[in-house]
Amino acid sequence: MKNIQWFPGHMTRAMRDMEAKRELCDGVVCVLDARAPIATVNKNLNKIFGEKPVLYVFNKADLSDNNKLDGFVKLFERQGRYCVKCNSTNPSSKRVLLQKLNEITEEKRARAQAKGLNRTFRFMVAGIPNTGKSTLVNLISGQKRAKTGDKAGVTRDVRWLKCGAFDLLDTPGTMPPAFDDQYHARHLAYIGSINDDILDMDDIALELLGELASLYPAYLTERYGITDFSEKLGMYEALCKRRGFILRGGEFDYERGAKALVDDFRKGRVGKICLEDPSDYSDYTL
Ligand SMILES: Nc1nc2c(ncn2[C@@H]2O[C@H](COP(=O)(O)OP(=O)(O)OP(=O)(O)O)[C@@H](O)[C@H]2O)c(=O)[nH]1
Ligand SMILES: [Mg+2]
Repeated sequence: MKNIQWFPGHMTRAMRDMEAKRELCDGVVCVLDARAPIATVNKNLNKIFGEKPVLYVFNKADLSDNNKLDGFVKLFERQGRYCVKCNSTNPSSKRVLLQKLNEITEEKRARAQAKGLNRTFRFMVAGIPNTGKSTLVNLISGQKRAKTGDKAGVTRDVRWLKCGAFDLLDTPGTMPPAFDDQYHARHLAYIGSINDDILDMDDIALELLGELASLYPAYLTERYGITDFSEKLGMYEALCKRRGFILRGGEFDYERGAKALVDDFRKGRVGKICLEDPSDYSDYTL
């Protein structure tokens, strides 16, 4: 399949702006997608984060496989990182997020209070496109002030938003300039972190089907009646058949099939899925 590559110009500008704001920040909130925790780590951002404390938010936890996710939380915590599982569309996540931000700034706050100061703390909210950064900022602020949307590249400029005791810098999603490997790049395509316009959706759907068949075959049986997992094209055709995606000449409508599968996956209709397994990453360093 065609190599995935996406690094639009606004990301270079965003990274420059983020770097310029770093020294104003007390820490960073790095928003990951809980369905692809490793693919959504952008190590290229480490340079921008510098030595600031980083809270890794496993966002969209409501769509992920909790067992695997717990494994990733442990893996990251073993490396001394702050971590939290979160569903930014659910108001109950606000409390856990605030708790973590308070924990990270506790010492600084105590020092400020000892001097009689009551200062605001600032965090940069960063990550790959479409992981839910703006939704998280809105959740903490209690108002829908940042624009959100279910596609990659909605936020175009860095912007400070007052969120109670914190000021949060919402930032545009940023990609590494090149992907180390296409396996993780595909995960970003499945979850909608890469602009769909540059993707070959047939390819993406076929690869996703292959991964789901090896990770969660029962989900494919349940939703699409797929029982033979021996080859991807056969599964694709079974899906089209089940959903009635047949063209007038009797051929399969692959385009509709691809769209339906990817859409179902993104909306959590296939099941709660984590594409990566913590046991494969025991040597992984952040
Ligand atoms: N199910 C679920 N959906 C979420 C969650 N957080 C965000 N979303 C949805 O994910 C989509 C992307 O959210 P945004 O907040 O726009 O993402 P972003 O990271 O700001 O995206 P960019 O600005 O493009 O980088 C929206 O449709 C949100 O409603 C979550 O925790 N769970
Ligand atoms: Mg945004």
